[in-house]
Amino acid sequence: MEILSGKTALIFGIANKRSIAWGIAQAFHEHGAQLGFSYAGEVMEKRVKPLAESIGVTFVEPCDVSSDEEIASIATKAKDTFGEIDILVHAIGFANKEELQGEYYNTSRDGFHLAMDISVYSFTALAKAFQPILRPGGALLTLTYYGSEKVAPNYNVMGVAKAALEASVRYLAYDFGPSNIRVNAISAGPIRTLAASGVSGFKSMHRQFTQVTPMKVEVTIEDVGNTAVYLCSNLSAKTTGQTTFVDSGYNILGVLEPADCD
Ligand code: NAD
Ligand code: 0WE
Repeated sequence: MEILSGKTALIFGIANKRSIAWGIAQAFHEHGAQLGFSYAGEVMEKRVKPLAESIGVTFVEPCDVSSDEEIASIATKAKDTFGEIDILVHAIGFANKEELQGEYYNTSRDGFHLAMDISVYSFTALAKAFQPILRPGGALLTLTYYGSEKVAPNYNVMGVAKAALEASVRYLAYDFGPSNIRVNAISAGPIRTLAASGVSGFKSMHRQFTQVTPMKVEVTIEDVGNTAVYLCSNLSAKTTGQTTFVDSGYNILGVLEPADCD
């Protein structure tokens, strides 16, 4: 069933075919949504354009979310192209690599600001920029990680940023509630994307996750895409301000099985 037919969605954060944003784009496409993509910089343009073409998406525009001008510009282009939109997906996060290792207390002031600007403020800035063209019944969605709630070694400033992002989801849900626009987050388990491959020790973390998680299976971008369809469709009409876990149940664990128990 095409549960997103008649809806227009803008997706921010596709880097390549492994991106969570691409899993969401494919699921939205399968469910009948009309789509538009943004990309950050010329390197990404070369990767995003062919992916867009493969599913017939023609709205592909630049947007580095650290720039107020680029955010304003893509909002204007979206208005000119679509008039109004129903869905905005934010699948963007960034911190300097050196902040994602060692002690959290070594986070620099500039590194803290950068992570908060790109990973947190950008969602609020996009919500403000698109507010005039968001149709009632619509939805905003962002991506988070369990390192916001509990310590994930080396996630560091990104964990602090994700905590702030999840709080932003609640405040935005409150602001947009009267307009019948919902705001939610998906907390995904570890997935081998471009952002994750830049992290030392990610591979063994990913392996350990699959071994201990209740379902004993890894999380895919298709899994996240399907939950995104639900959270952005009328099926979740009264759900807002929430963080939904797509993590094979990892977050319910209090004590992990000993490593040698199998
Ligand atoms: P990815 O590298 O495919 O996507 C990250 C995206 O952020 C890229 O498209 C990149 O271009 C974009 N980006 C970075 N700086 C930007 C800027 N200044 N302006 C605009 N775009 C910018 O990796 P991903 O894992 O798909 O990440 C998507 C989201 O999912 C992130 O918020 C990430 O924190 C979150 N997440 C990832 C995992 C995981 O294990 N991969 C788990 C939970 C949550
Ligand atoms: O949110 C993320 C990715 C965050 C991320 C990753 C990078 C790597 C390359 C943000 N910025 C950068 N900057 C770079 O230069 N995840 C949930 C995936 C992830 O990242 C980790 C993880 C997990 C899981 C970092 C440390 C520990 C665990």
